Amino acid sequence: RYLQESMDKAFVNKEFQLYLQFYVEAGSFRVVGGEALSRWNHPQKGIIMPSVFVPLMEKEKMISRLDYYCLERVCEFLEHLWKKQIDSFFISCNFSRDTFSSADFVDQCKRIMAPFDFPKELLIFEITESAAAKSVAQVQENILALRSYGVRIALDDFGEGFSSFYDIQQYPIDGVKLDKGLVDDILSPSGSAIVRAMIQVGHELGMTILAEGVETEEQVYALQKMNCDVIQGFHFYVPLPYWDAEKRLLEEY
Ligand code: G
Ligand code: G
Ligand code: MN
Ligand code: NA
Repeated sequence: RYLQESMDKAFVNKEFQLYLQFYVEAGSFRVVGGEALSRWNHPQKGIIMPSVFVPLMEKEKMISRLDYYCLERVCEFLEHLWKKQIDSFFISCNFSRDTFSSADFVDQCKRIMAPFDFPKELLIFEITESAAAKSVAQVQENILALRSYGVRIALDDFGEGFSSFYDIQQYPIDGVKLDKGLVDDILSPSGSAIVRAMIQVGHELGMTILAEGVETEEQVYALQKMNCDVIQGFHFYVPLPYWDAEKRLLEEY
């Protein structure tokens, strides 16, 4: 309750902060992009994680405000990098199902992105499939409109909960992020067979495959052998505050 009341104030006081977790190319370990993850820097409670406040915001119908806020911060950051000649680093941004399935989603995104100068394909929108997969037609329409505007779309948490191969057929997406749960099992015979097959299917459909939650060297080798494209996980990078991420990027490039 206390948190709910302070959420509105949090936007006004700019208490939400963006962190960035780098992605590496599976073959070369080169940093190629990253995921924007929000943190709430609460004046009394300190850093609050999205696993706490995102579900609350979804319940209170405030999540779209956060999603759009993050999108704007990500655009600022991409423009900033673009001006410093860092011109191939991409960033993915999370959107809740509520936000992504709304009828004015594409217009809102275009309005937010319009003032910023960077190649649109450096922006990836991450969407998840949920239990109540309502508004499928609206989501399909939004995906098509966004892709023709230039941004790319990835299916997040693939292989967890309610997502399935059917979603890949249903939505015209550019890539999938294999859920940490799949990566956790990747060294077992069945786990490796499943992930290998998923990567193969994804590639045949022309998609980029990212593995999430990679924590060990053994997992990295297994994923390399399966031709996974991109790796995200604590083995390489934890989420960094954006100023820290920027510093490291300027050193790398
Ligand atoms: O940051 P963490 O490492 O705890 O992220 C937990 C979850 O919170 C992730 O699944 C991510 O998708 C979600 N998340 C983080 N930031 C945002 C955001 O701005 N909007 C939405 N909808 N989800 C977010
Ligand atoms: O949006 P999504 O659920 O994919 O967000 C990624 C989440 O996974 C974030 O909470 C991020 O902090 C977390 N994460 C990223 N890499 C790792 C990892 O290697 N191990 C664990 N346990 N969590 C990770
Ligand atoms: Mn994500
Ligand atoms: Na995920």
